Amino acid sequence: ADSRSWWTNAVFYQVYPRSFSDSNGDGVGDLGGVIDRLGYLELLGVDAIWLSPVMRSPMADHGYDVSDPRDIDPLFGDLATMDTLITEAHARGIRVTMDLVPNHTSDQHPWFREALAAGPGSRARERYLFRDGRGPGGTEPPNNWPSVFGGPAWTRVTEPDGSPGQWYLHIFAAEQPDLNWDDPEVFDDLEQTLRFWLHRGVDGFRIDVAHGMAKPEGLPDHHWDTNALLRNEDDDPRFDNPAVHEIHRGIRRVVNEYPHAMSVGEIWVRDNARFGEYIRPDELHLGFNFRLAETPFEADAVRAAIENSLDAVARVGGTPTWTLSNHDVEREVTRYGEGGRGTARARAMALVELALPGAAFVYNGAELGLPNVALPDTALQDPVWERSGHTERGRDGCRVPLPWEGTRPPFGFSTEPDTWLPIPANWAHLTVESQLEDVGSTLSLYRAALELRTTLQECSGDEIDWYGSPPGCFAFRRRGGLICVLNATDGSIQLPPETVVLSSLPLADGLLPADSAAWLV
Ligand code: TEU
Repeated sequence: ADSRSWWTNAVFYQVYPRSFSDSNGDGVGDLGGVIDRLGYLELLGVDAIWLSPVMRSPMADHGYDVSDPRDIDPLFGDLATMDTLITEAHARGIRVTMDLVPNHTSDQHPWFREALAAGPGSRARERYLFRDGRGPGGTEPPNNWPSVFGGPAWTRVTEPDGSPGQWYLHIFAAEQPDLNWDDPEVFDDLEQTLRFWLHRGVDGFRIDVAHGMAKPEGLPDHHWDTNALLRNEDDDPRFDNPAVHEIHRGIRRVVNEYPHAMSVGEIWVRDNARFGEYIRPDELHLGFNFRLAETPFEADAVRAAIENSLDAVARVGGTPTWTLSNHDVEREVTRYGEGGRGTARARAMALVELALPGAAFVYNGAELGLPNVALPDTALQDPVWERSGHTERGRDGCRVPLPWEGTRPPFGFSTEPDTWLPIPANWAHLTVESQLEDVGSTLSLYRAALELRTTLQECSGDEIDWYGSPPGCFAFRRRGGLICVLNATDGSIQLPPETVVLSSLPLADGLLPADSAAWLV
């Protein structure tokens, strides 16, 4: 494929469909809501959207538990709504990518129901990872793997004759049984799904848990570092098994038949050499490198994260792919320190992200500077909360619906005041409406940055050079001209002599204030 295809420097906007905009008044966002707001996305200036899963799902993990990958869940609309979204987005020059969840299905998927009914030793059980338990009576799980969401990664089933039976593997919630990727039918079905959506005009896919799928031979016990249980560390038998690459090559062969289409993988792999393998020319087009999203607001650490990420992709001639947040992590405003300081830093990091070569992903609400929300226990819905025995609060705090207009919840998100997660009453100053009118708002900063990113394309080469800079600061230059300066110190700093075209905070006497960044040409 052409190395300068549309995605190589695109800005993708992640729509978390439940939380973006509600068109039918049930308090949950939907595809009609996305269609209604396409004008906003055009005004914002993004090149593409990535829709978190909208396929049929019992919603045990808000759509990451798919019961029919080739249909739209009625909560979000139907296939006709999806077709309309694709057509209308394309008419505005916005590409549409969808989330695919190949590591597991819902426990309500017909395959899993069939597997339960058919019993041990059946053909239907081979599509998943059923095993007999250990110990007398098979009462112990087949191995010692934990689920990412807490508790064991195994659940015991009751056999059709009513007896306690086999166990099945689920790396995530019990409602998300892992597929057996050694079974060829599993790939055949994914191929059908890829073609189904590509034929409808979808421009690509985000592949969920792209470092999952393949499991090690014999599903062996592991000597767990208990501190790392809930993180996806590199030494973890549940992830990054070598056989996964053949699966990605298979996916790529199909996607390559559609020249406009791309894929981006969720790859929680820290080792650069191993990460790079996923984005070799015959595997994924792009891979999220989460280093930037995990790094504190410190110039040296951010620079190291950038250099590290560039190194990982350079090894294989891949495209850098940046993200500051998504629906699984704390929002950056809160991560960087909350309040005015957190907001200032998130704005600075947005300019850093958008100045870098490669593709950039913006999680819905980041452009509004939304903070994470400390929700009351009674509002929490993430399966992590239940499964962890109420020790982990889960990810709902970054999934609160977007505020669009007006002065009171639900701020135009819905006509229903009782939204699926409550919107804080003090978000009136964060609405799209109020921020569009304010040239100093975070939304205005994002709009200006996205517009400049396009017009400055010719001063934005793929290579970057670092300047010498005082402690707590950095500056890099895209070969071609664009300079980005970050000031992570407590005081103002002098800028290089070039012309400032954008800054995340107003300059004071020509100086760049603390906790801010600037672009110069
Ligand atoms: O996430 C996979 C993953 O490994 C983590 O991001 C995980 O969600 C987090 O550590 C838990 O606290 C993907 C999706 O992005 C996530 O929303 C899904 O829940 C998960 O897969 C299962 O499909």
